Amino acid sequence: MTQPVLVPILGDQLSRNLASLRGRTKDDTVILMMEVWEEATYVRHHKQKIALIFSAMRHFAAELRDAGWTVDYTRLDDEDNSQSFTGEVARAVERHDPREIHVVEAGEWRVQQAIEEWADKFDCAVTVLPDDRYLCSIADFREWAEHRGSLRMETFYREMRRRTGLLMTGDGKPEGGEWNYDKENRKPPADEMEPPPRPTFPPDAMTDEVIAIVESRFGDHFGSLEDFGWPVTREEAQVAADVFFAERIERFGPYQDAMVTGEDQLYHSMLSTSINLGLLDPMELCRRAQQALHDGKAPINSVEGFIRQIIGWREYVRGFYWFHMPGLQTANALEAHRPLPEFYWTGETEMACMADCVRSTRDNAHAHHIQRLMVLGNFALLAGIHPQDVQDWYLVVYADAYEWVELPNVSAMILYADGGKLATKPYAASGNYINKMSDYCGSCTYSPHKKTGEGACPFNPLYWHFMTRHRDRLESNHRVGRIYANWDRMDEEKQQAYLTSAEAILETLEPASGWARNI
Ligand code: FAD
Ligand code: DLZ
Ligand code: SF4
Repeated sequence: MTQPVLVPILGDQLSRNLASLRGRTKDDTVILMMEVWEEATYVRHHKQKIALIFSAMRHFAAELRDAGWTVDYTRLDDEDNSQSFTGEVARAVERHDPREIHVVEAGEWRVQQAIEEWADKFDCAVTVLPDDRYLCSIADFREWAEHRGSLRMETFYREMRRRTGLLMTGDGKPEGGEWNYDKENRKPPADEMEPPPRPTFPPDAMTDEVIAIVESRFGDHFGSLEDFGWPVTREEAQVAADVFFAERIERFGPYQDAMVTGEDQLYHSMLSTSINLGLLDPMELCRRAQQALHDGKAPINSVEGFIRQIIGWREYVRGFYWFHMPGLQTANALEAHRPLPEFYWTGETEMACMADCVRSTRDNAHAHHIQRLMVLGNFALLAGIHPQDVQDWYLVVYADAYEWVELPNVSAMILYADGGKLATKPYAASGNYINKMSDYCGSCTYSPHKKTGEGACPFNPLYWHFMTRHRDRLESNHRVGRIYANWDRMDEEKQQAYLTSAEAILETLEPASGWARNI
């Protein structure tokens, strides 16, 4: 091939309709895929996350080759691997002497910075294409956001409903009469719940090979590879989606916020890894959800809830990320400085809720939304853990974690580190909330009903410690302010008991050492 177009495809761009592939001809294109140490270790990712990405990349490369494309693939252990994206593109430029490079913009700011230097570094034209697998472009979000005082997901979401036509009647009204059925997404766990098992996909020879590499090269990273069962191809991801639409979507809505010990998926879709890798198309999934409503197979609160997560939250956090980067990475509005406690890695804590969420995270590289938000995230918020430590943890431990989606959820949603640009108030909650929405407290050493002193649920005193610590900032917030009237009604002794209990808990927190980044 003389002077082809070089098309680098990154690990989360595994879509056949990728903008850089559309319209290209096979005899004029060299696709470049790169397993590189720099990506695999910029944080010490969960072992399942690395295995998933490498396996999905290798399967995707094989599929492309079968379809007649030329794929130049660098494996991690290749002798001359320079171990960085830019280094590998440089070597590919030498090998293929391309007339142009066509690349889709990166998901992460860090990688995009590197891509933007390619035009100066290489002796050929570099075209960076927008990633149109998202439904709202970075430019469109910016335009929407720039003209607003406050950015609210709900406003953005309604705009996206109108724009996509999902769940809209012919005369521009929301189907069912309401835009948002969030209030019907909050059923506590019920005795008769019997969630079907999650479909898993046993590793084939290609995945086994990758698992062996991960065990030997990243053996000391967090997490277990024992139960690896993620879909690694589009075909498998489609099966996972079929099972969700056949078996779980009906109850997805009502039990979206429920938590049950040992039940790691409940009625959640478990599709985030496949969507984020590019194996599944978000709009296609939303259309299927809409069809389930129209076929009478799922109620509106389930279907609207699912569609809201995808065209609402998912698109919103992505736009929010690019709008606020790079500042979002270092934001720390609540001036939280405590190091992450060791039990986020070991799961060794008497708090039954935290232990179960860390266990699921370690075993599955997954925890569902409310576990990430109201247990793991809530504790980090109340205890005042440094945002950088919390960001690193979330980026490491989840198989679906990429900075564009992890960072807004962590920094802005759970930690309020952005000072309220994303959330109207901090998602702070006492043990009461966890007790209501889960069965955790029944098997816990602590009691959610005990407020202070020995045996009290740590979330109770920590809640008031947090609220009083940030009174100056939060009291004027109309969604939080009235809570201070409850505090002011308590006698001084009770107030002191809360604060002393909280201080005692904070003092026992053992700081984690060196799990997230190579030092
Ligand atoms: P479901 O509950 O079935 O939801 C359907 C889909 O909606 C998900 O697959 C996902 O694509 C999307 N979605 C739902 N909530 C969100 C959200 N808040 N932001 C973006 N997309 C959403 N999701 C990630 O994909 N990667 C992350 O790194 C990530 N980090 C998170 C960190 C915190 C602190 C919190 C609170 C949430 C985070 N989420 C993240 C969002 C959410 O928890 C996961 O998408 C979800 O748990 C994945 O499981 P599921 O596919 O079964 O989701
Ligand atoms: C997460 C990840 C890892 C662990 N390794 C690679 C890799 O070796 N090669 C690759 O192309 N992508 C990898 N990724 C995913 C990238 O970090 C992801 O594509 C970024 O979001 C790019 O912005
Ligand atoms: Fe968690 Fe408190 Fe309930 Fe224990 S009592 S499970 S720490 S909320």
